[in-house]
Amino acid sequence: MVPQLVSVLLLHLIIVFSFSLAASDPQNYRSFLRCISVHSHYNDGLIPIYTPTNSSYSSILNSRIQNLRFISPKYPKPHIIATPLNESHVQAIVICSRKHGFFLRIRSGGHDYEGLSYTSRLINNTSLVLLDLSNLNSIDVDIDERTAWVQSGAIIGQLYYKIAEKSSVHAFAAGVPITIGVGGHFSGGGTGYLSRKYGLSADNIVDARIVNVEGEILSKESMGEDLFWAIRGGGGVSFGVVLSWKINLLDVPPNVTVFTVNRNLEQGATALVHKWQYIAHKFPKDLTMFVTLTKVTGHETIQASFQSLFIGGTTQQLLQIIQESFPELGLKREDCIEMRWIESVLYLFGLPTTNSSLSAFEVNAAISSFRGATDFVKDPISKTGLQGLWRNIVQANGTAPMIVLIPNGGRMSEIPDAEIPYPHRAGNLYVANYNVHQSQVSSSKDQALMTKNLRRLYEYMAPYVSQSPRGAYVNARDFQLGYNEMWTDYTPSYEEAKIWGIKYFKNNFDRLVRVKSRVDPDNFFRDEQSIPPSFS
Ligand SMILES: Cc1cc2nc3c(=O)[nH]c(=O)nc-3n(C[C@H](O)[C@H](O)[C@H](O)COP(=O)(O)OP(=O)(O)OC[C@H]3O[C@@H](n4cnc5c(N)ncnc54)[C@H](O)[C@@H]3O)c2cc1C
Ligand SMILES: *[C@@H]1O[C@H](CO)[C@@H](O)[C@H](O)[C@H]1NC(C)=O
Ligand SMILES: *[C@@H]1O[C@H](CO)[C@@H](O)[C@H](O)[C@H]1NC(C)=O
Ligand SMILES: *[C@@H]1O[C@H](CO)[C@@H](O)[C@H](O)[C@H]1NC(C)=O
Ligand SMILES: *[C@@H]1O[C@H](CO)[C@@H](O)[C@H](O)[C@H]1NC(C)=O
Ligand SMILES: *[C@@H]1O[C@H](CO)[C@@H](O)[C@H](O)[C@H]1NC(C)=O
Ligand SMILES: *[C@@H]1O[C@H](CO)[C@@H](O)[C@H](O)[C@H]1NC(C)=O
Ligand SMILES: CC(=O)N[C@H]1CO[C@H](CO)[C@@H](O)[C@@H]1O
Repeated sequence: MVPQLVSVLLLHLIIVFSFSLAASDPQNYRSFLRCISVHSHYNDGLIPIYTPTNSSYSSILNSRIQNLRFISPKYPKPHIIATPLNESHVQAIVICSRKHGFFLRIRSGGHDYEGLSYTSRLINNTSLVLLDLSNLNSIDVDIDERTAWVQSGAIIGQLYYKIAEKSSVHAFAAGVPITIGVGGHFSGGGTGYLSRKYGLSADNIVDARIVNVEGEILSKESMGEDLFWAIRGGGGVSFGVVLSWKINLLDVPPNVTVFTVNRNLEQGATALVHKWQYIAHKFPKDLTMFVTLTKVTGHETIQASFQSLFIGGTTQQLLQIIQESFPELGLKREDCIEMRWIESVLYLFGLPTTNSSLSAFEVNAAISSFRGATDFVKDPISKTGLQGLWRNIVQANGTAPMIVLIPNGGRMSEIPDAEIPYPHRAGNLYVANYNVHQSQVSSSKDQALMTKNLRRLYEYMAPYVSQSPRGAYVNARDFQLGYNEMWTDYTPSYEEAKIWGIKYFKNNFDRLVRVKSRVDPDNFFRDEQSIPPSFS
């Protein structure tokens, strides 16, 4: 959702850790290592394990921190990082962390909005273990079967590339930034420019391999229908470690068409955004038009960027659709660019399309500090309402706000709310994704400003968005909705967890609780906003 962010800032980060546990508790740590060696299959080699005394600890930790807000020592960092090379390594980490009462964090791409894949707000006396899946990143594409197996530690850019390498008419529906990790993204939903045609990433998953709380590997067949349902949209963390996913490949034409049209307020942006709300969800499934709203730096104005992907034919056909339904946009033939789908992935993320080698899809850099949130809009916002929003954005002093409007409709509205845990389907016109950025490692003061500005925006939007519950997207996790201060010995009650659970999952929340109570009744897999293991 944040294409502009890719301009890479090279930051030299010096991190000071107030670390103590592994060192102050060598007995337990040695016993943990012994446990690991017992439970790793001999043939699978040693599991790379790092503590803060290892010189590469920081670079491993930072390699997939995608929000510089969480670099701050105020957020407790792991005492132990394990970077498994094999599935059996993951089993050993789960078994031994559980046995030692260690607290586990699972990280794939590291984009979690609240940094939950590598920090914990509160850990008491026990060790925090980071299970970093970045080495488990293999991708096997089977064009004949129209499927692929992808490991959770892969990033979606690598997946897009590997598909395109085998076929220029196959693709997959997932997010815009190519740095997003498969593990977190798929387990929370996954939306992007192909979702109006094909639904979420999670809608296109046909099998998975998961390590459960006993350290066993389960597939779709052995995990049971309800657990397979839960991991496709119920949010990572609560049910186990997903090792890999089998996906259905999706069709795209040899050429797609993209365009970007920018309009500021003086150029009629308000009327255009207003109209967009009425038509974007009704466009043919082959046409997806996002709108990105930003403050124009140095000016008291807003820019609306209308960015589209068309996979339904020629540029001429695209121009015709726009001419009929959205002539005010003033789209010209020279705005439209035909390219292969894989190039459109780079284009829509704001990267040059001239270089589409694998390395271009493997960029991996945290570029800012941010806070974010999402809403679902069911009725078009009036022009007056939009003008208030512009004022709100312009006044977000000291931070760069960015709002991305993501159209619903098409396939997204056909899939029933209970098909998978992601419930925000028919009846939603679009998703509003709010981000408030600062292009640096943020100080406490900066962070307070981001929080304040995001809150103002979120409060301003309240009357215009879904109500009772006010929906939210679990992949844009937000502590403003409430969270548990997760003492290691504390399990949130159903009523406490429901406060945010119902926003993320609506009526699917209870089914997630039932699955959780079956597969992890002692709540080993948990974080500040995970699914509670019982109804009491
Ligand atoms: C800049 C930016 C842009 C984004 N754009 C989009 C977008 O276009 N579309 C969209 O849908 N979303 C988008 N997102 C949200 C993104 O989908 C979620 O943050 C997603 O959870 C990230 O997955 P990850 O593996 O990178 O993150 P991580 O931080 O590694 O994981 C996220 C959560 O999943 C858990 N988890 C990770 N791997 C596993 C696993 N293998 N098994 C079990 N649990 C696991 C983690 O513990 C954590 O709770 C964006 C986020 C950011 C920061
Ligand atoms: C980390 O340091 C310890 C102690 O020096 C060493 O045994 C271990 O191999 C190191 N880990 C890695 C992954 O290099
Ligand atoms: C964890 O720490 C908090 C705050 O210091 C304390 O209130 C709580 O009792 C502790 N829990 C345990 C199990 O020590
Ligand atoms: C945490 O440490 C305190 C004091 O060292 C101890 O009393 C308490 O039992 C410990 N809690 C846990 C959960 O180990
Ligand atoms: C795809 O686009 C390229 C460049 O515009 C063009 O040369 C080619 O003929 C197009 N292919 C198809 C199948 O339309
Ligand atoms: C393509 O881009 C990647 C990543 O930015 C870079 O490392 C690589 O050198 C580039 N390749 C070419 C041929 O320009
Ligand atoms: C932002 O700064 C302007 C100009 O200094 C001021 O008028 C406005 O009140 C500020 N907005 C907020 C939300 O603080
Ligand atoms: C079962 C399996 O995949 N084993 C592999 C574990 O990792 C080692 C080292 O990378 C490989 O040699 C094994 O084949």
